[in-house]
Amino acid sequence: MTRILRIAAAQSGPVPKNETREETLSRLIRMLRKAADQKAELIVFTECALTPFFPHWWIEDEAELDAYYDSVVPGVSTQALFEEARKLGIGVHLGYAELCQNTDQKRRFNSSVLVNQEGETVGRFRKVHLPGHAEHRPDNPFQNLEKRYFEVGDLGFPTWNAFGGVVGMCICNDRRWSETYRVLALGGAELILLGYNTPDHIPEHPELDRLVDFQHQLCMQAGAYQNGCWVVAVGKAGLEEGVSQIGLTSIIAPSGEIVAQSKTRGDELVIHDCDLDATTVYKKAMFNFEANRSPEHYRAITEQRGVKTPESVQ
Ligand code: CDT
Repeated sequence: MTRILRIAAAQSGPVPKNETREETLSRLIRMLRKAADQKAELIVFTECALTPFFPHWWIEDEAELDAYYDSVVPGVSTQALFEEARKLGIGVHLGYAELCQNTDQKRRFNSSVLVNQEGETVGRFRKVHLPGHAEHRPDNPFQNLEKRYFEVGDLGFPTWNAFGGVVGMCICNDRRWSETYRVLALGGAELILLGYNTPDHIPEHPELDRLVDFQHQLCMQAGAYQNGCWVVAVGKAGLEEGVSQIGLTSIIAPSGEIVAQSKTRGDELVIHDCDLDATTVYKKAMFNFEANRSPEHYRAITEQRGVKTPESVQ
């Protein structure tokens, strides 16, 4: 028996500042219904899918900043989306800005949630690799203030049994780091879900602009192949509040091949039947992780050869 999971990657076009939550949810629900019409079992939305990507501008007023965050997801503010998904029997991955508020302190994370086809929460992830800067750079055409608006995620890179396989999540910049895939794959991940907001211009390094699309694909294709995983990467695309973001929403097979990709910079669904058993030839045969990559084995090799890992150097 093969394990085929039909996944819809739901790319979002720009979300303008003046778009209401109701309007944004309607756009996501429109894609949800289309995905369900095409018999998708899981829809994957992008990073901070409910709002414009506000780290692109400087905000001093706390109430204005708070308005971009959600505290309980699924919850009242996303009820229409998750209720419709449950009715349609489709699972949901959703990225959002998370505000945890106790009496004495606020904590902010760049988060995602995975909900199954019965409407139950499978798990949560908080972004670990926060790009950008914390200080205002008024000379830049736009900001990248994730280090100001979010804390580093404190949940690690967990995996869950869901959708007939082992699933993990990461968010945007996490996809550029090999340890993201490595840790998820050591947790057994067969499917990695991620959303991103990636500008096509890097203010501090314009000489790298020509490589943005290439490097976006390079890191995920390598991560998928080297770890025998599917990677589903979903973008926010197009010109949003003056910031031009790449499209290239992609579904990448464990071979490292991009098997489906968006063609526009607007709201667009990319659907593919992902065979979770296509991971086996890499995990069990080609690389045979059990024999060659268990953490115990890795430690034994480094100790035997007297290799010092960064952790062991004082
Ligand atoms: N949202 C996010 O993490 N964006 C970063 C921009 C880095 S600039 C190349 C990203 O890694 O895509």
